[in-house]
Amino acid sequence: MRFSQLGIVTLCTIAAPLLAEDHSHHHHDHHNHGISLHSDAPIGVMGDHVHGKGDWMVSYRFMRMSMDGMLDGTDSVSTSDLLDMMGDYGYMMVPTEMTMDMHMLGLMYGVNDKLTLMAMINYIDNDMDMERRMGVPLTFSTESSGLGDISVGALYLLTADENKQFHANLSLSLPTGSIEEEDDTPMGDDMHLPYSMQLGSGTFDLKPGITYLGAHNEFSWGAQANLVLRLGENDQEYTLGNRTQLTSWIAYNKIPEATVTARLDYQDWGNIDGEDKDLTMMPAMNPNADPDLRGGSRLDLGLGISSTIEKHRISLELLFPLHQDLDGPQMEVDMTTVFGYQFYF
Ligand SMILES: [Cu+2]
Repeated sequence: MRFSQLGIVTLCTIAAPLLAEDHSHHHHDHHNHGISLHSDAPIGVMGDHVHGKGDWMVSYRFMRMSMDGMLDGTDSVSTSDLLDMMGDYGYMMVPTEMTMDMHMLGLMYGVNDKLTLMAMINYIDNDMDMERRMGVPLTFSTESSGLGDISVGALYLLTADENKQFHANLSLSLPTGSIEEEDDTPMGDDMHLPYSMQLGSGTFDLKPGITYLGAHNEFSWGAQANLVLRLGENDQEYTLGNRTQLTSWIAYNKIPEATVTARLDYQDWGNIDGEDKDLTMMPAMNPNADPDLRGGSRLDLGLGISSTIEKHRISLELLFPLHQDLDGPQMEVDMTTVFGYQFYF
């Protein structure tokens, strides 16, 4: 795992609210159960709150990640430079744009005031535009869609009082998403698609984490650290890189019927170990099929708004990259949009 300076900056951002003294009493919200603290976390944060005994929640999230162009390290590289036979890269084909849509259906249940169980099922829809050095047509697109990796897990409340709370997160991701997606391309029909177009990791993944929540008058805040640890090798003979996520946010809830949030999100992910057995001829031609050009890190600024009416919460969060450093050439993220609906019963 790599820890760049960005990671340290984000760690400090997370540590600052932990060190802040807080003597005020947080107003209790209508869906605050038991002794746990109400959370106003942005919708892009998963597992931000525990539930009281016997309480259920259903959630639907839609996430769109838009990628445009390629980065090598922190530098943009143009399509023509990547395809230039006399240049530094000399690829035959490169991705130009990609859209990843994810529909996530989640269920949470409070077994007691300490233990909350949760499950999440995803449907993924990927679209990638490619450009070739030569041939007719020069540009083409590939598509993949279907069930992603199902995750099941639990949250456990460690400590809580009226203005701060810690809980542990632990999920297991099951390899239900396909890693054998194919599509027709100008090179042939039913071609095996590169890593980022596959729908799952192909491995069981362990996802431990820890969440802190704090509150003071009309402000609340939180921080979460998450890991994704890949267990073993998948049937295509590779293992996706492990992932570290550090995120921290602040929420302001004095506006009638709405809460606004700001968040910093740092993610760092490794390269692929091994190589997809159906892509071994591809890395010299297409950077997107190279297992050594998959790692990187990104710091995002997230701006969100949510509104809670009785037992319904509707939220939107937009995330904009402040910094990206990719083992590239690799696709650059332009923006991430998360919309969510949560229903408590
Ligand atoms: Cu919930």
